[in-house]
Amino acid sequence: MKVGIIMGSQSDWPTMKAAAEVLDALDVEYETKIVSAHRTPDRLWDYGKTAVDRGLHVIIAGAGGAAHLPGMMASKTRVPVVGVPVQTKALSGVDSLYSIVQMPKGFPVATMAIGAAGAANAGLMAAGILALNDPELAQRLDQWRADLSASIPNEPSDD
Ligand code: RP5
Repeated sequence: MKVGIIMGSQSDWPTMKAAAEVLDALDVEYETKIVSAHRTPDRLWDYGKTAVDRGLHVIIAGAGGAAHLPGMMASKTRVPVVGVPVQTKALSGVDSLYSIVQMPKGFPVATMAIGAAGAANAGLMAAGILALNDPELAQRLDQWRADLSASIPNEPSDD
């Protein structure tokens, strides 16, 4: 398995599912796990510690509120981490975004937009990284992008 989709809580899954759906559409295998920086720190540590040896190439990490999961994962493994700020009720996900995006120099997280669009883009980012060494996936991703472009009408309509 080259892609891991991890999230801080079951409540993040409706958002993170958008990453899984994109990977399904591109025929990319992935695993999904609940790994919480605060509630299951040992699970986070183990996941990060074994990520390279297990052959992970990209980790998509989504969390909301005090969203420390992506950053802590980036501190534990050199596998690229793509962070997804989950939209929160209290602060609309700006809290999640700020928690994920302001990493100190040395431990980057590629931070996506807040919510499902960000999760879908995280899936596309992961696919793009894998496609660098997988010509068949590259072809599928090119086709996916061309299909999306072709679906955009030239002019607006009232329908
Ligand atoms: C974070 O706290 C999770 O990523 C989630 O977005 C948020 C709330 O979690 P629950 O209280 O819904 O489990 O750790």
